[in-house]
Amino acid sequence: MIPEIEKLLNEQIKYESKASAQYLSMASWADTRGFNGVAGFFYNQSEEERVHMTKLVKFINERSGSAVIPAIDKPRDDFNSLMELFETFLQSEEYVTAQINNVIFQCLEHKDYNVHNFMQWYVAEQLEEEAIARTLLDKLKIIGDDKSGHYLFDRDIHTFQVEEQAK
Ligand code: OFO
Repeated sequence: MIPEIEKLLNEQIKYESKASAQYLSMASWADTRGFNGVAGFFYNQSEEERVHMTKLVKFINERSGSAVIPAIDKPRDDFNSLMELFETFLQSEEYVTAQINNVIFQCLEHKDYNVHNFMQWYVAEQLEEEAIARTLLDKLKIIGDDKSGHYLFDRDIHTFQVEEQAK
């Protein structure tokens, strides 16, 4: 494996791991405030990020590289509102997308078409996750401070989860 690319993929392991920890923290925040639908959504997102991380670990090791499991700082848990929670979600996804784009760019620079191909799966995932984050944030902007709106948002996100899992 090209050392520069291996280094970038190892950094990507860290970003996926950080996202997983951040979403677990957000799930816990929602869980302790009665937003069970939102909690379920972020528990699930956290699991997904863990899968993304593990996929990278296996890919690096299978190609005679060495995956490094990183230390992770304590994730943020001081949210003031559902809006802030989902703003953090979108920012996190945008950040990860930027890092993935950088890996793709470097793959092309180094003519590493194998890793470039592997990373396309991540590009598609990011597109989907960013779209979900934006849609949910838009809904929260419409709702504003309305408490019954928050209740319905939580209920709807639970229904959305159940439908997604049934697919
Ligand atoms: Fe790993 O998919 Fe988003 O961040």
